Amino acid sequence: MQKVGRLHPITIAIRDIAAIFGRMGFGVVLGPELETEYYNFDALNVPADHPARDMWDTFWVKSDEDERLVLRTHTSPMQIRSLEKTGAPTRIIVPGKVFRNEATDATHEAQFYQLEGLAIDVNITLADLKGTLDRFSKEFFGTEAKVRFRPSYFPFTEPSVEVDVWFPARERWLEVMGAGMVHPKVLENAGVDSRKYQGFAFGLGVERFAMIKYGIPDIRLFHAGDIRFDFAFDKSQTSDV
Ligand code: YSA
Repeated sequence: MQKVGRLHPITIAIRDIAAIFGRMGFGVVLGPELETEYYNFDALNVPADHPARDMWDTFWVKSDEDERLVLRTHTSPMQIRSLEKTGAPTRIIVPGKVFRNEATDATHEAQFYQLEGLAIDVNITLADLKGTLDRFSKEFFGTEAKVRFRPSYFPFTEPSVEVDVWFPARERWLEVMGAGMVHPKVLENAGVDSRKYQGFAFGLGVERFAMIKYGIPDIRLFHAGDIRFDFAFDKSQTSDV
């Protein structure tokens, strides 16, 4: 019998997430997977001696250009590229593949998807970030979901937070994204007047969200190419079956 194909759960998750942020006024922007060192690190205020630049964490790509190239380690470079193009105010999300030179296990892959969010305007506060993420998690996971912020550090946000989502089915908090208020240096690097504008940004792990929602136990299943995977996740939770 002919088997009918279906969308990959990562595609479904990205579409669901984009629809929710779309209702909150965020447009979708895509960016290059092969990035320059400038956009991946320097423009984001990541100093030259930061461990993330180490060859053990980043896939560097040989290039004939003067500038060094990397497989982007996060979707954050698109904060700069997009602001350079459109200026402020802006409200975008950026889904896409990212790459890290790290060992894989049940929750870590060397290639995975992130989804960046960026909102820049006058008078945006951390409360707007929390309200936006709270609404998003309730729409994505259900009304019982809630978010909590823990203090953290990213060179491109001040203050910075790790965001946990309360997952009622497992009765525990799960770390799903990094976020914060965009650092004034990042705004200036992108040509935006940081005295007039401010805003928030976040970067979430798409597979982590899909794993929680669809009950997928191991991140490596997403990319293994084993069609039995189709039977291994909870399709009642998807918007597209
Ligand atoms: C922070 C502040 C901002 O203003 C904007 C974005 C960010 C996030 C930052 N760029 C970043 O990449 N943070 S992170 O290294 O903690 O990754 C964000 C999320 O990606 C994690 O919370 C996790 O959900 C996911 N992630 C990270 N490494 C992963 C991974 N998912 C699968 N495999 C890995 N190896």
